[in-house]
Amino acid sequence: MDGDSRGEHVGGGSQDGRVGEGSRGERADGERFDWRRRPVGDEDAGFFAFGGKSGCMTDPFGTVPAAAIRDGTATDAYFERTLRTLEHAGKNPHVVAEVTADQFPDGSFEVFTGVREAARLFDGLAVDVDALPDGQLFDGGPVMCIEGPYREFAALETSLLGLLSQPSGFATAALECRLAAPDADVFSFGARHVHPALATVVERAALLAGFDGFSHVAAGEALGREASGTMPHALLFCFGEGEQAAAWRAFDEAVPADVPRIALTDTFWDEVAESLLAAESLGGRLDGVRLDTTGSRRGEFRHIVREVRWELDAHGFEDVEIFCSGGLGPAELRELRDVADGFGVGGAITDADPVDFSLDIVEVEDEPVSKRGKLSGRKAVYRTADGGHHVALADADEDGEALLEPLVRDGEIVREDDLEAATERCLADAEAVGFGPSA
Ligand code: PCP
Repeated sequence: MDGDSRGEHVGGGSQDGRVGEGSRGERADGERFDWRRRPVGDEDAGFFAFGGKSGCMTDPFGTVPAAAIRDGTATDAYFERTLRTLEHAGKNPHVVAEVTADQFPDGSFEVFTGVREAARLFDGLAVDVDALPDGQLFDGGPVMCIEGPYREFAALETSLLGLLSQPSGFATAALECRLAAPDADVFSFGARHVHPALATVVERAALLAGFDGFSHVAAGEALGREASGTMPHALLFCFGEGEQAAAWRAFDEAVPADVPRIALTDTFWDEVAESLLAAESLGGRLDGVRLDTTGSRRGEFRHIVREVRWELDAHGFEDVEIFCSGGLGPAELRELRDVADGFGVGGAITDADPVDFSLDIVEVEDEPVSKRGKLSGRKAVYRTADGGHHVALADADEDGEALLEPLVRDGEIVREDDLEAATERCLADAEAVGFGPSA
């Protein structure tokens, strides 16, 4: 451990970056113990320090800084105490640990992602890590396998599981939406439902699952993609009732030519009336209308959408597309997919349960071990020819495509991040295993 930096740059949150009384590094018994995996690097401190000298672990929006995730202080207290105990006892066994949701397949597939962030946890540590490829579907068995001295990675378990569980839940829910309306344009509108620090995680999960776009601007910058979106109801209110056409025309004049002209047409009047007004106001410049009809006013949303389609067609606006948003999930997308051209989906992604991953040691010094109810021994998982998911001991000779691949070798990340390839893999694997919307 890095004795020189003990008590500095972590915990506390005081303005000078030192750890306050009672924080980690300042023990009642006067002993100092540091379980961090690595000292805070300048690059982390520069990004995430706030309100004090570099390394100060406070954040204006209540998030744990990246430096704490990297150095292992973003952990549960019992890992700190375990590491303290192991160090006291002079133990640091060589172990194999696996990340698993369900031990055996049960016919319920989920999407694996978060792997690129998880890999960064192990950067520079004396461990080897295998994992499923980004976007692979799984149904039981390990999605990741870590081998090395236990103390090398013990403190990372909390962050590791979080980095995998929530994105995998988002991606699984997004895939259900994607496949519920395979021919429609589907956009992620869910960033507003999560802490803004997670916006990129939401939007990336949606893209991974085959979404056509997303709404969050900063996430777009992080992902190297441009955010989509046109106007909220607020724009219409700023112009006022009866001035909708002025609002849509001003939008058309103001925004760049490559932004689709999609008018929000549910604010003041009937959706048919506002949609026809938008079409007449912008003429051939209008690409589409968006109906975000409030649930309490919706009645039969499918009927409203069909009526708008009918009247647009009847008045010569056959090329104007119809987008729908507001509380839509897989069931609604299936209900509307033949009458609407596109959808904005938020809560159906962000409300997803995290995948219930846990990390379990399955070998100690080459001997198989497990807690009751779990399966001992290093395992392999396979995609079988019939689209099944097969779990077996790693040294067994099994048929099928072995899915766990090297991710980290002796602390070096050996896999490239490739979102487009992950999306292709996700959609192809969804077809191979017969993944279908559950709602
Ligand atoms: C849309 C809709 C939902 C937002 C998107 C997220 O916003 O009203 O609240 O979708 P979700 O319901 O699937 O989570 P806008 O129509 O832009 O909302 P606003 O009324 O703020 O203009």
